[in-house]
Amino acid sequence: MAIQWFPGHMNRAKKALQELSEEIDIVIELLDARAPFSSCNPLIQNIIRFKRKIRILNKSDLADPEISKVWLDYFSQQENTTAILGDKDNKKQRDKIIRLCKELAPARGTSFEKPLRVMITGIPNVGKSTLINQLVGKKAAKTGDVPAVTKANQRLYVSDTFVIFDTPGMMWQKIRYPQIGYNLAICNSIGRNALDEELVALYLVEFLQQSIYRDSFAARYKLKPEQLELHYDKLLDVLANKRGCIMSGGVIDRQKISEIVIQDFRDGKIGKISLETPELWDKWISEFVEEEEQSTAEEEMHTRPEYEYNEEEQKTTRPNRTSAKKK
Ligand SMILES: Nc1nc2c(ncn2[C@@H]2O[C@H](COP(=O)(O)OP(=O)(O)OP(=O)(O)O)[C@@H](O)[C@H]2O)c(=O)[nH]1
Ligand SMILES: [Mg+2]
Repeated sequence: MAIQWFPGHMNRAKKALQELSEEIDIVIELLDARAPFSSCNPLIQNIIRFKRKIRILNKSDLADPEISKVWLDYFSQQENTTAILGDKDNKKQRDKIIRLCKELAPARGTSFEKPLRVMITGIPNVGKSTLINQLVGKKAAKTGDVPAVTKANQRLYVSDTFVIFDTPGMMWQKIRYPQIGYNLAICNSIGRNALDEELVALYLVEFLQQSIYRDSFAARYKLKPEQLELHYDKLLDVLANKRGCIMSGGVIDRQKISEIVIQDFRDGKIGKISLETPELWDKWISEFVEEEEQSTAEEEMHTRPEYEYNEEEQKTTRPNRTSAKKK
């Protein structure tokens, strides 16, 4: 299943983001610490390519701290980028980010005429408005735990000479790797109308079974070792029984158990979990490229005219374009 979600307002938001970026000194891009690669929107990267950036791996309170360190290292090596962790409950975060912005644009924010202009951007529901409220010191931007709460750019003030812009969460039209769609769905950055919770839960269950988090997964649902070895499809039924997700007539309510497992993950009840590492991505990308090459080769076999399979016939009936051109 390929997950795609690009509601109409995001097209307008993209244009507005493009215009706004031209008058911006610093971009703060929020990534989800549980899935930093998946939450790195290529459309945003195109817009902010030449800007000074602070990349915040947000919701780090929910991610695996060891893997977050690896990602910090990964992003710190990118051009024009300072990478830090973000956590809405970290009391020191506000001062740290304001200090960083001032350091990165020392010539700005010195007077009314030269305000420091910072734009906050990122995928839906990653915590942009929450961070803005923290930076301006009051609840000025609307927040909520569903994607696409903010629908238009909003200008707010940290001080008279420090302007900050909240922007709508942005997705992109075509998600190339299926893992990105699933990871963003698990982290609640995709609208409910664009996904099938059961498929997302199956992906998550399989991931947890095979990951370094299998013990905390087993502990959360009191799974016996042999249950942990079941095929993920069967395991979802086991989880449903354990959580009493049974409809009348004894039918298993797979929708309900899917929603429970996904919500447990989002609430951090299965543990501090990172869904991806740079190493995993290397593996996924090479598998994807291999599959793509194979299916292109198969497609070509189907569409190639028959005479091309016949080497002998090919020699006699195929026009020699090079020599024809020379004449
Ligand atoms: N655990 C955790 N939750 C966070 C953090 N930051 C934000 N949230 C929660 O994430 C949800 C989304 O926050 P918002 O600030 O509305 O996200 P947004 O990026 O502005 O979302 P859109 O406007 O829809 O694009 C809210 O329920 C926040 O409380 C964080 O650091 N840790
Ligand atoms: Mg918002």
